[in-house]
Amino acid sequence: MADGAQQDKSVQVKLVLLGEAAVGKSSLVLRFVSNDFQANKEPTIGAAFLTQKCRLEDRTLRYEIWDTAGQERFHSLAPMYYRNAQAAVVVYDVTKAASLEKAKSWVKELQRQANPNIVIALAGNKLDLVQSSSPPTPTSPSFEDDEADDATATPGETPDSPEGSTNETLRQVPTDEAQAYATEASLLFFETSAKTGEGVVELFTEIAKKIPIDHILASTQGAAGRSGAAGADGQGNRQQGINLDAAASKGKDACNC
Ligand SMILES: Nc1nc2c(ncn2[C@@H]2O[C@H](COP(=O)(O)OP(=O)(O)OP(=O)(O)O)[C@@H](O)[C@H]2O)c(=O)[nH]1
Ligand SMILES: [Mg+2]
Repeated sequence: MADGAQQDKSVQVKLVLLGEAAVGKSSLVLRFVSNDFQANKEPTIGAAFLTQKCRLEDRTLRYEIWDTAGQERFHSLAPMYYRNAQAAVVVYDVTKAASLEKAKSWVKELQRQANPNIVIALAGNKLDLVQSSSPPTPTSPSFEDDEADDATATPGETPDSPEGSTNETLRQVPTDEAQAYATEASLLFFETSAKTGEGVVELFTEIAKKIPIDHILASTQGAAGRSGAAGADGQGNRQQGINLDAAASKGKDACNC
């Protein structure tokens, strides 16, 4: 039953991005969804919703991506976005040690309060800033353009990302340190650059491979009308506050809040 469904339609996977302000969450999503980069991307207000398909060998996933705002004033909204998520990308900036500490606190919060089966990846972004040469922007053969609606608004200040600052001395988070933490906390780990595209496709592909697709299909088919794979936690995690799933089901390609 599940096999047939896998061939016929893509599986929807709710993924949330979390992390300190200006670490590059929206830029990673923009790179993943549109293979694009904006040097002066404005801060996210509230959250943005985008979608992207991801083809694996034997199945297609459709990521429903909630890109949250990192500014502290939006912290309390986060549970609405990670509740029922099957995947999370927790982002830090390799040139800011404090952003890894913030990432760790997001991981703790996810491990305490999110779906117990959630796949969590740690992404150390802005890798280009600590490299002496930037690799070329990769294409994304496994991913299709999909409709996306970015709800970011209100231009804000432009965080630093100086051109030409390719200097290893800018690095504040050694790869080994982040990798060790990720291993200990059972997270996927990638260093990425939304600017060059390095590691971005790999990040989302590895997450896709770890998503328990059969489990999601079983829970969605077995509980029609209930939200996504949320049943995986067996605790009936339901939406509170803004009904994101209702909004998404109305127009999944154009949903925003
Ligand atoms: N050099 C470099 N700059 C980056 C990279 N990713 C993002 N930036 C820049 O960093 C700034 C912040 O990026 P955003 O994507 O808006 O960061 P964010 O995490 O979404 O920020 P909030 O929405 O406020 O939480 C922007 O000026 C980006 O252009 C990267 O990989 N390399
Ligand atoms: Mg953002």
